[in-house]
Amino acid sequence: MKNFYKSVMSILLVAPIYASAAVDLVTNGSFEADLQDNGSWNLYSTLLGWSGAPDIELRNNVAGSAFDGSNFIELDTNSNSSISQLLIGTPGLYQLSFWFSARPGTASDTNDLSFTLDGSAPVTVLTGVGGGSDHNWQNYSALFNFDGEALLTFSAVGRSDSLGGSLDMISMTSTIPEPKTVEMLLVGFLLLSLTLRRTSKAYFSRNKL
Ligand SMILES: [Ca+2]
Ligand SMILES: [Ca+2]
Ligand SMILES: [Ca+2]
Repeated sequence: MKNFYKSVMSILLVAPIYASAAVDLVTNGSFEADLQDNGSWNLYSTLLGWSGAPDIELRNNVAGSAFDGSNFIELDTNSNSSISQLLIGTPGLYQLSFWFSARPGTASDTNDLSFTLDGSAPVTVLTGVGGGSDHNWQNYSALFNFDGEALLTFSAVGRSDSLGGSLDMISMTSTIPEPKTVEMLLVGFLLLSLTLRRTSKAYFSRNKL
């Protein structure tokens, strides 16, 4: 019976590690919350969680398809514009990640995108990249120390001509345990479950329950 309680206690100690893994601070990071009909696009001043300055071009299967789901955005709407979201959450180390591509069939001076987080120096992606026959989605990711509140802003910074880079699946997630640690935890959990099953079986048969 002592082993039985020992096993239960060990599982309870492991459980909170799983519960606290991977919180995403970004609302509507894949732009799927606002309905956009297949094969259509529109300009919006806001999308769920985001505000445009002045607007955001939401597209569904127009000039390329989404990296994730059906929708993605372009920030050179009629001219270069920006999108922002205020991130609020528990301070800590977070990973910012997003997917971007040059717009298909465009020149190399028109797609540049930049982002800033909490007033950081702007980081530019797609510098001088022209578009191919379809999207060529690439990932950007970096770790940031988050102090509990930060403004995340993306801007079109290439030639302002209504054609610009595509953006999808933006996330800001709390760092999760290393895969090796997860593997070890899973093996530990499995062994504890087996012990628990064996111990409780023995307990029940011993007490004829
Ligand atoms: Ca999407
Ligand atoms: Ca546009
Ligand atoms: Ca442009």
